Amino acid sequence: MFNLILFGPPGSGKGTQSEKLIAKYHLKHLSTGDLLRSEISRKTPLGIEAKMFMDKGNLVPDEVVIGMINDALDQNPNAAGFLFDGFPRTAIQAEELDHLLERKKTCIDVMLALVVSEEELIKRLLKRGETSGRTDDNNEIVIRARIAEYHKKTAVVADHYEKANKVVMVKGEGTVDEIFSRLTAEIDRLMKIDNC
Ligand code: B4P
Repeated sequence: MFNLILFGPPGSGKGTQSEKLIAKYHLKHLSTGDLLRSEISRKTPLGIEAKMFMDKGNLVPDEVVIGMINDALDQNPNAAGFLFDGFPRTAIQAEELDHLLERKKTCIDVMLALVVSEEELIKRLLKRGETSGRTDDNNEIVIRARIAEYHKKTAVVADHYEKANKVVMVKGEGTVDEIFSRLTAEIDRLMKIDNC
């Protein structure tokens, strides 16, 4: 099994690169953002609760996203590995993910962290907001709140994996293909090593 976290601030390209990475490596894509948006579009009780947080640019409570990831892991017992996109986003989520994977006798092999300037993040998200219909993308105040939330609660998640020497920083600016090549170079190197 090869388990990878694609990490970075909102708009750093996690979703964009995940699509290409799962096609190349046949990993199961677990995006908490996508799972939450699917709950919202189906108007489930979980989705109605999550929307209130997401529309303000805040993180959804830990227990909600941890429950979703737990279910998704159970539903995919034969996966060749998982690509976690947008999860974990808090120290508690990171600890809980370690426990969930430990129970499955596996672990996170690597965290690839996309590095993008704040100016570029805001530019990308506002651009996506013009067409995506995502209510968290079309307001600069909400975008800045998401970035602030990232610095306050999410950046520490990298420290958690840094302790285990599992973080690799990757320049997240340039064309989508250039960034993809940087990511695949790291993955190809790391797949030859047993990190768990
Ligand atoms: P997410 O869905 O995870 O989304 P994101 O952080 O906004 O975007 P991402 O980094 O995936 O950017 P993308 O590739 O799409 O989160 C949304 C919300 O859900 C959160 O704010 C939170 O409320 C909630 N949530 C999710 N997970 C949670 C968790 N674990 N705990 C609590 N709450 C949680 O790229 C953005 C744009 O840039 C796109 O338009 C793309 O086309 C463009 N782009 C990408 N690469 C580019 C490049 N190289 N050059 C130019 N543009 C590029």
